[in-house]
Amino acid sequence: MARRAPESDPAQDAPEVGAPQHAAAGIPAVVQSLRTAGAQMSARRTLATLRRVNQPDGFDCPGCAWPEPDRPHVAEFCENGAKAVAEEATERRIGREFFAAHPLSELAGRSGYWLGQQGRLTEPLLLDEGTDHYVPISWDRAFGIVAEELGALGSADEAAFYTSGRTGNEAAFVYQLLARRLGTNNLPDCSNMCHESSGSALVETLGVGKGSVRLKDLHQADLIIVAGQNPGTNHPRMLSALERAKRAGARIVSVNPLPEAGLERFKNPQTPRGLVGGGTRLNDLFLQIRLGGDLALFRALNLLLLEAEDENPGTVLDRDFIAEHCLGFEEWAEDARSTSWDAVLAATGLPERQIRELATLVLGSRRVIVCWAMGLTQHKHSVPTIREVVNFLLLRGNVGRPGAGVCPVRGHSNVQGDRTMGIFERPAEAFLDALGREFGFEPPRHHGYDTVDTIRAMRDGRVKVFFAMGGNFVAASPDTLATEAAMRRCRLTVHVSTKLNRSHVVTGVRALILPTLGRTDLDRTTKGRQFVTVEDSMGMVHASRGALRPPSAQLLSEVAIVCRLARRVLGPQDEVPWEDFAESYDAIRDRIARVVPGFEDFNERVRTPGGFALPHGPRDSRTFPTATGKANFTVNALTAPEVPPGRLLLQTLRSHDQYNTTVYGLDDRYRGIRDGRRVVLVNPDDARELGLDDGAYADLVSEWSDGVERRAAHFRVVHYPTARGCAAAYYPETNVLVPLDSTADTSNTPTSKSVVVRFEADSGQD
Ligand SMILES: Nc1nc2c(c(=O)[nH]1)N[C@H]1C(S)=C(S)[C@@H](COP(=O)(O)OP(=O)(O)OC[C@H]3O[C@@H](n4cnc5c(=O)[nH]c(N)nc54)[C@H](O)[C@@H]3O)O[C@H]1N2
Ligand SMILES: Nc1nc2c(c(=O)[nH]1)N[C@H]1C(S)=C(S)[C@@H](COP(=O)(O)OP(=O)(O)OC[C@H]3O[C@@H](n4cnc5c(=O)[nH]c(N)nc54)[C@H](O)[C@@H]3O)O[C@H]1N2
Ligand SMILES: [Mo]
Repeated sequence: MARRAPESDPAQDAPEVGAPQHAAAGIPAVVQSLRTAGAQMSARRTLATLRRVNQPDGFDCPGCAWPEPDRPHVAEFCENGAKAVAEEATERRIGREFFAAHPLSELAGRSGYWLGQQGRLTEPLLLDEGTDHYVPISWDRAFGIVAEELGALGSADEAAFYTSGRTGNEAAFVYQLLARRLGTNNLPDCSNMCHESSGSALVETLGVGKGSVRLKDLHQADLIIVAGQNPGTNHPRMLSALERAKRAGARIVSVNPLPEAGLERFKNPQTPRGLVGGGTRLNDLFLQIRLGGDLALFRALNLLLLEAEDENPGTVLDRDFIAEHCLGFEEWAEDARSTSWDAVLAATGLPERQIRELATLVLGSRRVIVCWAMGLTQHKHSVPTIREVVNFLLLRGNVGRPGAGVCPVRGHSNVQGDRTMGIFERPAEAFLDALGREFGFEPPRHHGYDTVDTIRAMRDGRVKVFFAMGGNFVAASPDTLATEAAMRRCRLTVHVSTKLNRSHVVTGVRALILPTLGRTDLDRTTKGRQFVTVEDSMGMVHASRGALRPPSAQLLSEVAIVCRLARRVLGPQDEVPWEDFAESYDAIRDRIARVVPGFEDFNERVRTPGGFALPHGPRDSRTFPTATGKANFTVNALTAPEVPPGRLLLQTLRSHDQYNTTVYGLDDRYRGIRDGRRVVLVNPDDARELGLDDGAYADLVSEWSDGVERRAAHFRVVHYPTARGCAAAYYPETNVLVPLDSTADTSNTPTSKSVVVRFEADSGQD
């Protein structure tokens, strides 16, 4: 049976449940920000640090990828940004005494929460073959071990180089260069589990795998549809943008199985109105959709638009735009007309009247934006779902003009930039051509492994060295037990990290932890103070400068780690000036400027306050760099998850007190949950049918065609107003339930928002 160390300690995990809230932020958020920071550092350090978040001369918040406004507020951060900052800027440290006192066998039984709370890592560590303790080693020896293990491989493709989206552009660029000079495109990243479905759908339909709106477009929109996203928790600063749009007259519609507080009402802590008043009501319409019902919803909306055009020809569709810029409309329309309302209503669980109400809002809005996040990307049919969203926007020419467009809201603060820098297992030929030209070599052309394929390859012994630039691969990946077993088969696992996490205690035969500087830390080399750059969710590139004294003199920046490792692995004859790169990030940026389109004069332009915008053909000039040279309508068969009787569909999502696998605390304030994370939210009617009382404990068992039993034990049932047939529980506790082979078509993203589960009698705590 599935048994593993929990993310939170069972002894502490005693959830208390109150009523969900109906407004986000306000004074409690301010109090919470200061309290979290205060638990990790002195008042002086708190103030000095928080003052610099998201300011032009400060550092980019290591939280989410939401952009900064042109004129940031003096406190341009949110409660959850403050938690992310405090987590990194903490004054707690762990060094050799800690690892001497705690053998691996003990650490492997600790919760992820406990591991993260111990403090910042201070020196490189080795866990050698057959030993039970991490011991300090020199950087030289650490790089020597990586070189030795890479050298022993039959081919470079037996190594995989993972990236989590916090890594800055400069480190990402040299990191992918190292992998490709070794000869592999095995560059899996967190994006494979995140917005890969968005990228796949947008590249095919619009030609650019990124959002097409800027912050000012949100402010100008008439209608903003927020589907499958919980900004109150995960992108709190987005609420300020929604509030501004709303005050300018926009309508906001949320599409979600859960009534998320942040989308109901926002009390902006930066305004008196928000602090003492009732705040601003945000959504005009809430469609409580079933999990995975969005494809059906957008098909239905599109059908209604076609019918409205039939009734009043020439008034609904943007015929000129479609004729000039799009392909595939006729074929698409023919299929769209066959949409069955029965199928739509079954898939969405919505009353037809509500869908018609939304269609009326759409018809009354000239400028429409659709925002989305993991609720749309982590299903089997995510790519067709997002393609259908694109169809919806194309119909009325809502791409490439002010106040309109696609807005996939990215997760990690630089996940979009990392991809721009070439962190991708399936790089474009043009990128490889430019890279090869710049550095005088022939990069590997065959595609590499993404995250799921890396796990399969480790499991099957085809990948033997796993290197991670940040992140927490073991806890973030699906099918925890399978992933852990795969990691353990490696010869060597290496983690560049700021703090201890689960992935450091589930190791290969040998393991290294390489401690690094974070966003908040001062980064100084012999060439002076360095800064890094990041790209936000809307394609703005800007500088990020840390200022805190690093937790230990031994830490190296991510850039320095990659460059010193590269020299060691590739040898003294390698022509890339790795030493120059390690000392001067300008030298790296000069190369990026020559390899990556849009980064011309990078060093100059990034020094202007606020940075610069990357070009985006569809947004800037309605040019669509797709295979056809046009924006493509696509035919997407109406599908929805099938759930056998007596089962529920489970989504795995974030609480208000976590950053992905980093657990800050045990509360989920807006949802009324306190002091515990092992909860499962179930609609009261479903619960009654299944005989699940509120407060009862049960095991969740997922059902998948391979017959393997995947169980997450001991979850408290919470009766909660989620859509019928749909349950919700937190990630990463429930990753054990997500089958490795259950992935989205085309993007291969794990289906973390559609897991078929049954409930069984509680088998006790993990
Ligand atoms: N504080 C904080 N900030 C974060 C993160 C964090 O963990 N903590 N994580 C960062 C990262 S990497 C990412 S990717 C983003 C994630 O940001 P989100 O995508 O907002 O994160 P989730 O908690 O996964 O929430 C998914 C939302 O989609 C809804 N949903 C689920 N399935 C469906 C569906 O089928 N249809 C519809 N319409 N809705 C659905 C859920 O009810 C929930 O409201 O946030 C980033 N920012
Ligand atoms: N079931 C389920 N699984 C999911 C998801 C879900 O919704 N449901 N969401 C998926 C998504 S959207 C994502 S993006 C992934 C996230 O996957 P990852 O990016 O791999 O995971 P994180 O938890 O963000 O990684 C946190 C770790 O990064 C390290 N770290 C923090 N800051 C730095 C830094 O500056 N440098 C370095 N080198 N290390 C640092 C710390 O050790 C910390 O423990 O998880 C995915 N997994
Ligand atoms: Mo993400």
